[in-house]
Amino acid sequence: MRSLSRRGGLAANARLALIPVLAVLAAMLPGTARQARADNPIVQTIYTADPAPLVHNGRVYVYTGHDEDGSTYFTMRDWRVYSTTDMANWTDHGSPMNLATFSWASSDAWAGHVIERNGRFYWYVPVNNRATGRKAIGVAVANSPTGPFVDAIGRPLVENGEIDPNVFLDDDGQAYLYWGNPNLWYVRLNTDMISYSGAATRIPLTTAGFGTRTGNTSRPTLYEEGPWVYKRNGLYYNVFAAECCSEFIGYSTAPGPTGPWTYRGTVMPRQGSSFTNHAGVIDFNGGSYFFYHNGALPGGGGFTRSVAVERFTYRSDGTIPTINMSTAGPPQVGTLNPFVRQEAETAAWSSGVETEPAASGGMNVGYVNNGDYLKVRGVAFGGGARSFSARVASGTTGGRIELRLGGPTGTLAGTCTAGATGGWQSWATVSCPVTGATGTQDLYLRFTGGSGYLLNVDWWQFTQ
Ligand code: FUB
Repeated sequence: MRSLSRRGGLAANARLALIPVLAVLAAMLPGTARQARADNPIVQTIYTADPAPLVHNGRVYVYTGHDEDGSTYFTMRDWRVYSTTDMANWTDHGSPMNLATFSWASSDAWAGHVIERNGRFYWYVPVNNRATGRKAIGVAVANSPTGPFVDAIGRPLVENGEIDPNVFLDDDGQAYLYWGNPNLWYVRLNTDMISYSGAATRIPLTTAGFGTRTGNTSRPTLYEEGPWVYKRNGLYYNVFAAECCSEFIGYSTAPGPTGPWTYRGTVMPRQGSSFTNHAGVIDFNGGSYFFYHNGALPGGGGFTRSVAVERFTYRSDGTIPTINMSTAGPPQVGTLNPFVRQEAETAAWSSGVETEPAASGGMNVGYVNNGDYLKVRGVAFGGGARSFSARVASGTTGGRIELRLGGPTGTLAGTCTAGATGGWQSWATVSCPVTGATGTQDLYLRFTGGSGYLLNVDWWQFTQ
C-alpha cells in the first residue's frame, strides 16, 4: 500500500452479491477528489470503515475495518485499531486481527465491535464462513485493547447469513449480541461472552419502531444494518444505518434492551460520498462523540471509505440532534505533551506517509518522501523547547525533519538531519536545537530531502 496521494480513483461498478442494489447505487456515487482540509477523516494512511469506539482507561480506542486500495467491492481482509486521549491526535496500533485469525473464514472482514469485560477484550466480527459460504459472526479475545486477538472458540458464534454484530452489556450484567441485515436479531450472551443462552430472537421491525421506508415493500422499515445499542439515563438507544442506498443514520429508543423500540428520527443525513454509513457512539471526558465513515479522502467512495468523528450534545430530553459531517472534527481535549516520548504514528493529520509495524514493536512512520508531513495538534511547549530528538532509520541516504509551527510551511523552529542508518529498521537517534517553540501550537514534522524514500521515524521527543 502506498500513500493516498498516489492512489487511483474509485471504479465503483462491481455488484454486491449480498445486497445487489448497493453496488448499483455505488456506481452513481463516485469518489470525490477533494482533499479533506482539517482533521477528519481521522486516518489518512489507509482507507478505514465501520468504526467501533471503545473507552478504556482514559483512552478512546476505535476499531475499524480496512478497505483495500482501489477496491470495487467491500474487499476487506483485516481490521485496524487507533486510539487517542485528546480526540485530535490518533495513534495507529496497526492490525491485531485479520481473516487468518479465523481459520474457518474465507473473506469479508466486515463491521465488528469490541467490548471489554473483566479485563478481557472481545471482538465480534462478521466474516464469510468457508464451509457454508454464508456470513457468520466470529468472536476473538485479547488481554489488551490492542491485541493480539485470537479466535475464542474456533468456529462461528452464530451463523444465519447476516452481518454487523454489536454487543451491549447492561447494568445487570446481562450482555446482548445484536446483528442483522436485512433482519435485526439479538441473543443473550453468557458471562463468558463467547457462548449464549436461548435462541436467536428476531426484533420485530415495525414502522413504529424503525420508521417507514418508501418504495421497498420487502423492507418496510428504515432499518438497514449496523445496529449500535447503548443505554443512557435509563433509556436504551439503537443507532443504525437506515434506508439503503445511500444510507443515512437513524435511531430508535426503548425502555429495555429488547424493546419495544420507537423510531426517533435522523442522526446523520445522507452525506459524504459513501453509499453506506456506520455509526458508533460514546461518551468520553464529558463529551459525547459520534463516529461514522464517508468517502472524503482522495480516491474515496463507497468501497474506499474513511472513519471520522464529531462531538455532539444530547438535547435535554435525551434526543439526539442532527449531526453533520465535518472536515474539522471535534475540538481537542487538553493538549499533547512534547516532553515525553511520542510515537511518530500519533498524529492529527498526515500527508503522503504510511505506517508499518516496527521491528522493535509498535508501529513506525515510513514511505516518507520529500514534502510529506505529520501534523500534531495542540502541542504544549509552555515556556519553550530547547532541543528535539527523534528515532530514525534510513535504508538510503536519509533526509531532514523540519519542525514547523502552525502549518506545514509555518515558522521553522529547528531542523534535524538524519543520514543513512544501514536499513529501514536500523534505528538511530538524531537531535537538533530548537528555537521559538513556546505556548501551545500545532507542530508539523515536515520531511525534506532528495528523491525516493528518505527515512522512517519511530518516535520523537523535545527537551525543555
Ligand atoms: O464494510 C462492509 C459493510 O458495509 C458493513 O458490514 C456494513 O455495515 C457496511 O458499512
